[in-house]
Amino acid sequence: MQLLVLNGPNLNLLGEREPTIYGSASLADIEAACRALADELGTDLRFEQSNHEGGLVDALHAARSDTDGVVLNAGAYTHTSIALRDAIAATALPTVELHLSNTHAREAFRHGSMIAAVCIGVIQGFGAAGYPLALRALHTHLQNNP
Ligand code: CA2
Repeated sequence: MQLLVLNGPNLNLLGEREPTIYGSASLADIEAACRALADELGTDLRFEQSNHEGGLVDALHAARSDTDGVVLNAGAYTHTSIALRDAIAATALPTVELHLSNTHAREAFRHGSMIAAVCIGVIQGFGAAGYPLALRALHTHLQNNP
């Protein structure tokens, strides 16, 4: 099984600023935790990040040929990007929407998600621990829906 964890804009800065909202783990720390879980589950994992909307769309298109499912923290594009929603729908890859923070407990402009309706589920509010939770949920979903 090949899984993709895809991260959107500014998430490369994790651990450097705003630790009260996003925690102190860096994206490299999160990648290490995801890789440890992927080893435990016996799955292959790609871990990617782009600050560009088109880069995220391209990553989803590229995943079509060789990837079974996606964990996506689309960052701020979650709340704005019809292009990302269309890409998830077009690839038809099972995708888990993920956020470090509980976006519903934050500013009103973060309450909506353009992508939630085309994802299989949403995990948010658990900080860096949400990534392994989302990977496990995706893995279980793929096992139950071969
Ligand atoms: O909670 C999340 O995971 C978010 O996707 C993070 C996005 C935000 O726009 C979404 O509403 C919720 C922002 C990521 C910004 O990451 C930073 C990391 C370090 C310092 C500043 C920002």
